[in-house]
Amino acid sequence: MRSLRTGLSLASLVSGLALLLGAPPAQAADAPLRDLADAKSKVIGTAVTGSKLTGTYGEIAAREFNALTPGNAMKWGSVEPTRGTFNWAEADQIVNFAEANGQQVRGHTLVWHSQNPSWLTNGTWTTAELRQLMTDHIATEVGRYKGRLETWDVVNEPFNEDGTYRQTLWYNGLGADYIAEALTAARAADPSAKLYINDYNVEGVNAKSTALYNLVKSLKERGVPIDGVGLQAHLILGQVPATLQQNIQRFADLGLDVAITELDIRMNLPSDSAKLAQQAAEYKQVMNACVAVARCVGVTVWGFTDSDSWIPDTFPGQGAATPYDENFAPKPAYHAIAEALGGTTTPPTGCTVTYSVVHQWNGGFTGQVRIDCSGASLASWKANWTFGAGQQLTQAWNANCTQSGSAVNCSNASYNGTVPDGGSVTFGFNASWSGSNPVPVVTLG
Ligand code: 9MR
Repeated sequence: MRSLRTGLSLASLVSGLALLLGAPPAQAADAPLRDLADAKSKVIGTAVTGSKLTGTYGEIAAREFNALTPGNAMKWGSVEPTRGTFNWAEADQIVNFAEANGQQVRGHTLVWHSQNPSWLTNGTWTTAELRQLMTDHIATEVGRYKGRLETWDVVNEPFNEDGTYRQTLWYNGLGADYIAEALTAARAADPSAKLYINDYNVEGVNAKSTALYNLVKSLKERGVPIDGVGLQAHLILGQVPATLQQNIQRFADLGLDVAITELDIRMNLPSDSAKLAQQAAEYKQVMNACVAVARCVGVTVWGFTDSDSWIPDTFPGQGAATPYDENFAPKPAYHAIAEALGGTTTPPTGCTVTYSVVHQWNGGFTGQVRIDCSGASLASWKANWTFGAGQQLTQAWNANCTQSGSAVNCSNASYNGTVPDGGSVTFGFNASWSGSNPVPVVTLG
């Protein structure tokens, strides 16, 4: 009864329903990823944007993941845009959502060279002032969430690609020991949080990961509080490092936890079924490497849907990097994660139809119906359902829909009858509801 445990709103209880046309699925749908991960005592997490934690986005975030990382909400520039004026709204919202849904939170991130407030980066500080600013920031932010966060990414991205220290505000002002000082301050502020150093391009054995290895080894030897390393894993299709598992293992052998903290696998757009299949295989490779090492605590994806991914903005022409497409349909990568976590189903072949409530308000809602074909195609289509609680269609787009009594019959518009193998068609509608708004079973014809 996850829906009772989560205490979510009615809208978020409404989940997609897939029906199959063509070859029947080999088995029933898998359990949500978080249930599979829980059974293996692993984390399956996602970065989230607080303002989106409603509707289908919120429902998937709650249903599929046992951990959340605020994508931006806990960064210094977000929480203290003006010196001494704090904005915790989004960070609080995410932590509250996680607690309501029985999810861990990974705090991200305290000491970084990026996304800092301009008052900090443009200021002129003595060494003592800079140290005080850093340790006060840690005390304030870690202290605010004391006892509620599982983990903190205390220091983010301290290294250059060649393994030298990145020249940052912190390194230049305080020397390399800013890292030890930050970790010590974080431990003092929340003794129960696991403290990590997090970086990218440290997934395989290379100069940068070896610098990280040498750092955490020496921190441990000195008795500096360090619990784990985060391997971000912003990967490129076709470039999963062959030494990933070996690298995870060498950190684990130091007596440290390892987490994959920001997994995504980007590709040149447009995506196609071959690229998505390769991406799925590579997601599975990363998952398998973590599952194989006991001290690898788990994997967090950097956004679960392509509509909430940083990739297209940062790498124009690239994208499709996450396990769900921009319409919240699970991609092959989703099924690959499930399989690596012990799920048993293979992705269905044929054409499936998914009904979801996109927005719901008092008295009305916007619904979406999506038809996906894989291993099959359609030249025209009909999607029919029965509204079980008096819902009444008021408007539809990208389909011709009529309602008679409780029966809704929709057929393709003149321009979207064709659903190719590997393609999809989506249509939308508005309807009224009162009392309850149960998800109907949609049949595809
Ligand atoms: O996902 C974040 C994106 O919304 C921001 O614009 C971006 C700015 O650098 O930061 C993104 O998250 C980064 C994370 O905090 C640290 N590792 C790299 C991530 C991608 O840039």
